[in-house]
Amino acid sequence: MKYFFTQTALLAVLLLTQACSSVVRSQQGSEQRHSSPHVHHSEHEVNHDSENSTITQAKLTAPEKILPHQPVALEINIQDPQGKSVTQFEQFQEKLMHVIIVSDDLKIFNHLHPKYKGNGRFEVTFNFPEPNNYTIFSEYKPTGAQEEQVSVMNVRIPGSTPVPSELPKYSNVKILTDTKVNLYFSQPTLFAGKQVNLKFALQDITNKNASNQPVKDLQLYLGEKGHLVIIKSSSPLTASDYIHAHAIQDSPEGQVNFITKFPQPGTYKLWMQFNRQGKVQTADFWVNVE
Ligand SMILES: [Cu+2]
Repeated sequence: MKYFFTQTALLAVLLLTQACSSVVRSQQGSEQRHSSPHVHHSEHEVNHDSENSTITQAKLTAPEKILPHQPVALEINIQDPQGKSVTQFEQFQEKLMHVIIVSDDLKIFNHLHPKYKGNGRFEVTFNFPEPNNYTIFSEYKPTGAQEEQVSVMNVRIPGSTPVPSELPKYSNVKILTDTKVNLYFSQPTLFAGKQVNLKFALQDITNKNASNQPVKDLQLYLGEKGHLVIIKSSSPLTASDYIHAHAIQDSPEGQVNFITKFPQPGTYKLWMQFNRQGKVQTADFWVNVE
């Protein structure tokens, strides 16, 4: 029995070593492989930020072959247009960088906070759950920049497993384990370019005696009552498809309210994250914008 454990431990160490070496290998070769999408992206940023003096790009270093269901180290390097690392960042919403990883059909959503390693390099570990095409949105604020920057990176997890794309299912109610989340809009139809209030009313469904009462144990998540990411369904996904809405400070108990604007007509997916007793939960909704 003791022998078995020693073997297992040794195997684990070997696997770890292999994983590390494959990351290092791909770092050397990554420059070229990822150069074309990033050149494209920086052109996009030039147009987008013409009034803003800060133009940055994100370069992704990832293992050449990524398998689903395995933790993989991703490195995001923030650079200026000349390829020089941007090294100073300001926190916003309590972090130096917020990363949103979605599958391109918007079925899979993750919100992560990479560790800053210095010299423009951020690191995060992620477990891609299935073969699919993924888009990584990284949001960060270089010191001195007027606003947060959004950079887009792509990762493809090859695999033959047929993965049905998610089709929009429109519903204003989401039932989670202990919370029912109801979404209300300030107007019956959403129009592109028009400011809208989004109200998420959270009801407690754990307590059978006081069922559907407003949730009273909301805690702050990233310094706010809730966090909302909105992405427009597009192919390919670009930085302009990503909307980070801002929570309204004084909303009634059990409610998380946001004010935002949908830039274009289309189909959008919303992920509202909130914190109940230290457990972050995500309620997702599809909405249609005229
Ligand atoms: Cu974040």
